[in-house]
Amino acid sequence: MAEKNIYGNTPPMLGAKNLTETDDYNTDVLFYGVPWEASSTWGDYTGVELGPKQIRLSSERYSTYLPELDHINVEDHLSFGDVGDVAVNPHNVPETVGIIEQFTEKLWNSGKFLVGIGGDHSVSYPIVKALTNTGKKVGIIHLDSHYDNYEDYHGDKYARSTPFKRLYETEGVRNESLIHAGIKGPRNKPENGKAAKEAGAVTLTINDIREQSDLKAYANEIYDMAAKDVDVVYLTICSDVLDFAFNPGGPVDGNGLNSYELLTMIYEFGKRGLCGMDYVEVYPMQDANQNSAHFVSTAVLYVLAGHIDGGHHK
Ligand SMILES: [Mn+2]
Repeated sequence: MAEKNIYGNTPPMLGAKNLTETDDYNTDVLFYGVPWEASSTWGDYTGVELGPKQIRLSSERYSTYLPELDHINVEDHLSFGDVGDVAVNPHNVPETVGIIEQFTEKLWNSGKFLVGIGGDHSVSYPIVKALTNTGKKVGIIHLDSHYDNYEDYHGDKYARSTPFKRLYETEGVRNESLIHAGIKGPRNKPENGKAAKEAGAVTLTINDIREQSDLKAYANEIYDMAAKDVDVVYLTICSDVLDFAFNPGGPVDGNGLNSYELLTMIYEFGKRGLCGMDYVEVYPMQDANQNSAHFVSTAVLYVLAGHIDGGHHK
């Protein structure tokens, strides 16, 4: 059981130890929230900054036991800590990007497995930038319907639709090991596919995934691409890589993965040795039953189960 709440009635993620008032990060896994919504790209689709709070509240429903994965109980192998939320400044976007970078660089320096809870997708840029600041060359598996690689959004270079452009420009990211997977649909524009290609990043569309006969083997191929000539591989999941049928609290995108497909893939990635992950774009106000927030707990546990089964825990 959690020792005390993170704030208000909000418990630490998945019963984690509360590490909000210490710099002694003495658990195997560190959860943190980024309660951030920058520029809105769809006016009435908002509230993603409530994600960390709702995802933690929903996580209270769960143990860490997954009977379908050979009865693994994740917390028998890995200890959990929750360091709380990044203190964002809603009035200053560039300052907040710097705050997220500083906050996560400190966490990366601990060498622990980091799990970031968003927040909109813009947060992945400073998180990965911080990882490169530690001297690591980084490959990225980016699961999403969308490239999120615009140059800017009405002048904002740190909007939710731009983080991968910023990461293309980041020296410590190997663009050829940046895998955009699950890409689909007309919310993308031709300039997005072009920008990915010009940067040297890899695009795997939803059909590339779905036309595979062996999803587990394909997940391992994706990991191989992301791991080539880098030190570490980072996983970032936009909730809308799932079909809207499985993601009522995410952006409205159909023709996506189902829950089983996503979980199967990220378990395989975890097995191969990810250094950390984030899960972003959960909009609690759009989701009457918080299905999308609830699902984050399961997704995180699958990655961690993979981490254990791949022998990556100490
Ligand atoms: Mn998306």
